[in-house]
Amino acid sequence: MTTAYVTCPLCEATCGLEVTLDGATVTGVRGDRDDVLSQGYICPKGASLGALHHDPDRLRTPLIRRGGELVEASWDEAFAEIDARLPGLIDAHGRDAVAVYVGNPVSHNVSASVYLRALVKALRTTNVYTAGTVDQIPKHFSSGYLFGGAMTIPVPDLDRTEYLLVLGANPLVSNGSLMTAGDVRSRLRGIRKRGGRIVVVDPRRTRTAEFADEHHAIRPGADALLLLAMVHTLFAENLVRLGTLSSHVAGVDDVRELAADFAPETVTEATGLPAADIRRLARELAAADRAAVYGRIGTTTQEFGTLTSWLVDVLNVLTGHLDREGCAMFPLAAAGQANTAPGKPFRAGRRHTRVRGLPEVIGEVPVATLADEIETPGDGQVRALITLAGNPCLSAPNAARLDAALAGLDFMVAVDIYRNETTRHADVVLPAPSALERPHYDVTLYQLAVRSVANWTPATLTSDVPQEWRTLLRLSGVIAGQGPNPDVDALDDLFAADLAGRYGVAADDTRRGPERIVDLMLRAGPFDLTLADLEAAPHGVDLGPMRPRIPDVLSTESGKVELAPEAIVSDVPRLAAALTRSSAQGPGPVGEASGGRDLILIGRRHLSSNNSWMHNLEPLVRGSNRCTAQLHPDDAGGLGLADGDSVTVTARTGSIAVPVEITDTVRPGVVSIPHGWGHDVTGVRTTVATRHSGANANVLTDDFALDVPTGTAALGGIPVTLTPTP
Ligand SMILES: Nc1nc2c(c(=O)[nH]1)N[C@H]1C(S)=C(S)[C@@H](COP(=O)(O)OP(=O)(O)OC[C@H]3O[C@@H](n4cnc5c(=O)[nH]c(N)nc54)[C@H](O)[C@@H]3O)O[C@H]1N2
Ligand SMILES: Nc1nc2c(c(=O)[nH]1)N[C@H]1C(S)=C(S)[C@@H](COP(=O)(O)OP(=O)(O)OC[C@H]3O[C@@H](n4cnc5c(=O)[nH]c(N)nc54)[C@H](O)[C@@H]3O)O[C@H]1N2
Ligand code: SF4
Ligand SMILES: [Mo]
Repeated sequence: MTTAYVTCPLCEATCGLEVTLDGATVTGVRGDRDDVLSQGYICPKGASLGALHHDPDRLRTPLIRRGGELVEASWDEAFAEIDARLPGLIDAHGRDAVAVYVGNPVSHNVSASVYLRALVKALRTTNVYTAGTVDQIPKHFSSGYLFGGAMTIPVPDLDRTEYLLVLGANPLVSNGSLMTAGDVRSRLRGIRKRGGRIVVVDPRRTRTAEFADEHHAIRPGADALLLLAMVHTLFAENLVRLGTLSSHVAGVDDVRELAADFAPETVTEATGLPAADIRRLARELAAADRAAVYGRIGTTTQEFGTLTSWLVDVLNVLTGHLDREGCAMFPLAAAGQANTAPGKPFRAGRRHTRVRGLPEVIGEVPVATLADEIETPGDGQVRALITLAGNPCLSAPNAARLDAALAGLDFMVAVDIYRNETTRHADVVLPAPSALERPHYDVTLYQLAVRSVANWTPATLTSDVPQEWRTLLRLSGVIAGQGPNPDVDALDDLFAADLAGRYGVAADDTRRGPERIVDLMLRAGPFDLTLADLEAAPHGVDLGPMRPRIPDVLSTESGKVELAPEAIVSDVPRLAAALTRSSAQGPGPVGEASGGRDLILIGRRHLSSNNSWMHNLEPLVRGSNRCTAQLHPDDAGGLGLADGDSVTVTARTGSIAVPVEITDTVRPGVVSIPHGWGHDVTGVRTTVATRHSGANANVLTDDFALDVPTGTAALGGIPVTLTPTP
């Protein structure tokens, strides 16, 4: 029997776990009580790391398409196939003919996130699509223009705050996002123990809303209006106090002018919130000494994602709640923190997509337009795709269209651990080791942590499956024309030398792969650590709470917080127009009066589910089917539906049938269906998930409903029609 201490790579909370093994068999997974960040917390997903590792459906061998079928093959055969087809396709059609789609688990995987750069560099394609473009891109965009850096994202100082205003986030279920904080529940409880308040704005009364002191069931998509009316109130009532920030902020008067037309009364109908409540929220926020406004995916994957993300921080700034203890602060990571060295001011839209002219943001383009790029002939048409830890056939808007588009590609490679809804379309599938078979360090998420910590996880188990960084380097070499068997170690040496040069430290060449990279990032980092320091600390190293970082952290042209950047405020007229339009187009009166036929679709997450890909684990899908349409009793009654009846939900893009779950936790006029389901397709190898298939909510989301400044999909706020399934 052995015990290993690992950082869980399944979500942003980065919990420390204690894994017990009997030889190579995982016998138990518990929370590590000594972990510096999570102190023993574990959720059902983390507890399933053993089940994930032992899942017989998880791929351990490459697959190649032969005679239309995906069959098992050797690594050499798989790379020979890629070598035979990909470089030739690039020669014939140009570098943009190959697109990449990078999925969410990449952010939790040091091999993949670091070595992805080598792959993209070898491909030289501008077609880099990511899960970020159905997620947090508006926050990168707003932070980039406000503070100068796309990763200069303020997070709430959860452990010291006394007033937390949460919009469009359900951290008790998601365990926190753009806010790395193991054991969110204890941290939120701490706020209340200190006598503080938690206020939640969400169309659903979520677990977090139940836990909070106050919940406001806003209409979907109306957050920017609410926040702008709060800004209006601050100016109208002379409550603006920049405090220590005053010499570091530009554009306050512009914001005052922009908010002038948005008195609380003007937004009450669109938001569904009384003007008196809006004023009170503004006053309370202004009065609190230690406070933070925090918005998450309900505020980014909606029609006004950029404006909402911006206004969250405008409120933090105007009330003096930025960069101060107990407020919204800038984290400082031990490795890879993007904003510790002065960088060029952020700029988006340096290029635009071919078909719809959507902007690049941080080098990524919207997956909402991937199907256009595959289907539309002409120079630069996407003919081949590489997916890396992504399942866009379940996670991208207008998923049925994208699914059909993938079926029409000339060539597709998937690097993935399952043969699922997306990877079934591939010509070659390259597996990756399980989470327990690889080392881990959270380069990405520690940059968003509520406390500076550093924790290195060596691989717990060995594997016949090559490490993902090796696979990505081999793929890069093949693409660069080095043949099917490039010298991966030589490529790694080059990669490390290049990075060492950029960080200005010498690489420790006794190490390789992510070990060498993380070590050099740590040594270049603000805490002067080495990998050896972390290897000696299996429960992690605590580096203290967040500290004020203004002005050093700012990299705008002016060196100040730019409160009213043109790239953002130019979208305000679109918001103003939304105030007066008809219900079917988004924020504004919906549903309630009509007996609940036309409703507005939003999503939801469950503690035992992780986007689309953990449904093949029996312990996580046991029990009642959670892929339901949650409806308010008034709407269900209007349709003559009883709990458990099947309802057909139809949008512009398609329709699905799901069981109804009647609950007064959703706002009348709103229907909530989780994403990531719909496993009942042919050609997959996910025995358990197929039995618990559910339906694909992204058949309903619209690839033309976007946050305009960034092209991020508006996955919430989609008008749908409900009818009892015949
Ligand atoms: N309607 C609606 N749609 C949504 C959302 C929503 O709220 N509502 N949320 C959006 C958000 S926030 C996100 S992040 C996206 C997620 O979108 P995606 O990233 O496209 O989807 P995932 O379900 O995370 O799929 C992860 C894939 O990675 C594979 N995988 C897991 N671990 C590894 C590994 O270690 N290596 C490799 N190579 N592969 C691995 C899995 O098998 C799976 O195929 O979905 C988005 N879609
Ligand atoms: N258990 C579990 N944890 C996860 C994931 C998972 O799938 N399962 N996914 C991970 C990923 S990839 C991410 S990005 C994070 C996301 O982390 P969170 O953002 O905390 O996740 P959600 O639970 O989707 O919370 C979004 C909330 O926004 C609300 N909402 C929808 N539309 C609107 C709106 O217009 N306005 C407002 N104010 N609210 C709205 C929804 O009702 C929902 O409660 O979670 C991560 N953690
Ligand atoms: S909360 Fe997230 S990091 Fe923690 S155990 Fe669960 S999945 Fe893993
Ligand atoms: Mo996400």
